[in-house]
Amino acid sequence: MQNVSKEQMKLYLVTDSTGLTEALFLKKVESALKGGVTLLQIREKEKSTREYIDLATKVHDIAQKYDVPLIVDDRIDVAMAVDAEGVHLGQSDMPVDIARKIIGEKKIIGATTKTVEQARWAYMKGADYLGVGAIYPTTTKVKTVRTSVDTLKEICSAVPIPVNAIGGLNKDNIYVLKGIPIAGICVVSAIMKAEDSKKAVKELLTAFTKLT
Ligand code: TZP
Ligand code: MG
Repeated sequence: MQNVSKEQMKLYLVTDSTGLTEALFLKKVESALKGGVTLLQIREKEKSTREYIDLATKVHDIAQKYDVPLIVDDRIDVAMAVDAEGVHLGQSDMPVDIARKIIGEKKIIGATTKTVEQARWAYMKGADYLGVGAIYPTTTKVKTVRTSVDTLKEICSAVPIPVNAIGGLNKDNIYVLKGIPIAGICVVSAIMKAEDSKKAVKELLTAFTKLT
């Protein structure tokens, strides 16, 4: 079972609507999709369930135009409500195996892991991909600790599923990931805070190509 390909993991945009009007937020997301983002996650920490579903529906409609899967952060109920392509689970969220039973075999389940043990566990329980970080300090609101590039490398060797790096990554600093067999990178600010999201995506894709 492979619900997400390595190619689809290449440039994973995790959204953040903080400080943006809905119209500007949706415009930025669409412009990033136009630029070539390969996977999209809606991540909202402050919204009510109703607001989360409403925004996720709009983002899903846009993502479908570009044939890019939509993953919902944390909330399996919201993912199911909008028939998103998957859900992303942190270490305090629903365990991967329980989520798998609820959401079914065909949906994408991603898991945040910071150690080789957590990575092996998530893979064994049925995760389709892993997010590992924070590689650099981040300005995005998140409870996280840093993960070393060495740990990222060990995780890549420990599991057969795609592994993405996350945390403070931008076009000028991802060179530290050179030679590590990650499937891709996840970014929030490098795209959401860019004046021109489409251009930012293109630059990230170019920088990523130089890593292999
Ligand atoms: N998990 C670890 S770091 C992070 C998440 C959700 C935020 C990454 O955001 P940015 O802006 O790309 O540093
Ligand atoms: Mg989460």
